[in-house]
Amino acid sequence: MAFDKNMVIFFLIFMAFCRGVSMAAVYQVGDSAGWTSVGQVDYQEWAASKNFHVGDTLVFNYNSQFHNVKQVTQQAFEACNATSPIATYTNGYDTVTLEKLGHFYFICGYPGHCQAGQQIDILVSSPTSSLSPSPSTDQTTEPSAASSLYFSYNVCWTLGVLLAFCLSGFAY
Ligand SMILES: *[C@@H]1O[C@H](CO)[C@@H](O)[C@H](O)[C@H]1NC(C)=O
Ligand SMILES: [Cu+2]
Repeated sequence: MAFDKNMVIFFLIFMAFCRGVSMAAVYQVGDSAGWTSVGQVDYQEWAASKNFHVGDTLVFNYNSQFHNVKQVTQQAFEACNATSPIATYTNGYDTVTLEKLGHFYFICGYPGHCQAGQQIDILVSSPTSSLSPSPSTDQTTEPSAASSLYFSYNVCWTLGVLLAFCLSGFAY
């Protein structure tokens, strides 16, 4: 098939569109359990089951009498040291937008909570890398914001490819 200029333009527009669709993800940390030190939530496991991208939002839902959220450096994260955080959130329903690639470290600043497991390492990766892991690993998780967005991203692309082939069919 000849390389059609219109098709290239079409794909670029669709790429931007699909990217926009995939960027709206909002994740409540710990899902229904929220941000807690007593619910036996494995936050590393929770984080590992998601694909975080730039523009996604985290929601920390917790009782502000007993918990808070401190964004910290990697060193402070590993030491559970909340004395000089990058940012502090105390509302009980805090939204944090992941504005760049890389790690975001959060711990609870209340004594003993981080040590008890109330800590999370969020790795924000680039959108293209989300397409490389096999879909089967994603679909083993319960339907959540992550898998539904992954789904819509794929549907978006499938539609784009189908439309492109239809259009090229008309052109020749
Ligand atoms: C925690 O971090 C602060 C500032 O980075 C440092 O001064 C302090 O010694 C640390 N505390 C512990 C227990 O490591
Ligand atoms: Cu806490």
